Amino acid sequence: PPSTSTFSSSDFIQLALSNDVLKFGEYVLKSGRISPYFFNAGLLATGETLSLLANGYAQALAEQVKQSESDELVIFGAAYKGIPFVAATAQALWNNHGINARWGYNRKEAKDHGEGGNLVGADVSGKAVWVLDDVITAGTAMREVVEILSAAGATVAGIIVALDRKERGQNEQSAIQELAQSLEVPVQALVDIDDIIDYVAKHGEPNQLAKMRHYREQYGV
Ligand code: OMP
Repeated sequence: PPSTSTFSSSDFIQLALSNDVLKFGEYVLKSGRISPYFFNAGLLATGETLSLLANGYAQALAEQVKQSESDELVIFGAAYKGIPFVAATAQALWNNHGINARWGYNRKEAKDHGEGGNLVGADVSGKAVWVLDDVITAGTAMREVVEILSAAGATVAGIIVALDRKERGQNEQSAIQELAQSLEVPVQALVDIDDIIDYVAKHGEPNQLAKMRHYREQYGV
């Protein structure tokens, strides 16, 4: 099998394209913006794609841990798409970096029997937690995760997303810049729209490249 243990953004983009995770066309986004491309992380549904993604998250986290004083790492994935990603990342952290992270996630419906509650896995109360997410556009989805964690008594240590679309959030800054500033935490992306534009410039059609650049000018930061 091909090695997926080192993450490279161009390998990831290529694999995303061949699995229809990354598509070009016309898509209405959650924010209402009409985009010439869409990244559907739900289609990272093979062993190969999940491994590469998890290795990417793990690599980014391992670098962050090295820079911090703390040897404790708690990672969190939001329901539903974030759940397999956080589980796979915990495994990649252990297998590739020897880092024994605690990992947890939320459920969308609170359980009223058994152990109850809506959080599963690592106890996040009083902890600074790293959040993993798929895509950030205007930042709405991420703000919801931050609220879930804060209701559970946790703070955010940092955020890693697979794709940063580098679009304006609520103001003139990008959603990622706003989050980094308001939470005062590092926010990192495995790939961003500029990586995709570079890829299209090298391998794609001129028409597609023009649409991507136009969109970037319209909404980008
Ligand atoms: P914001 O909440 O605006 O940051 O949008 C992020 C969410 O939009 C993601 O969690 C996805 O549910 C969805 N999304 C994608 O999955 N891929 C994209 O390329 C764009 C979006 C989007 O709707 O902006």
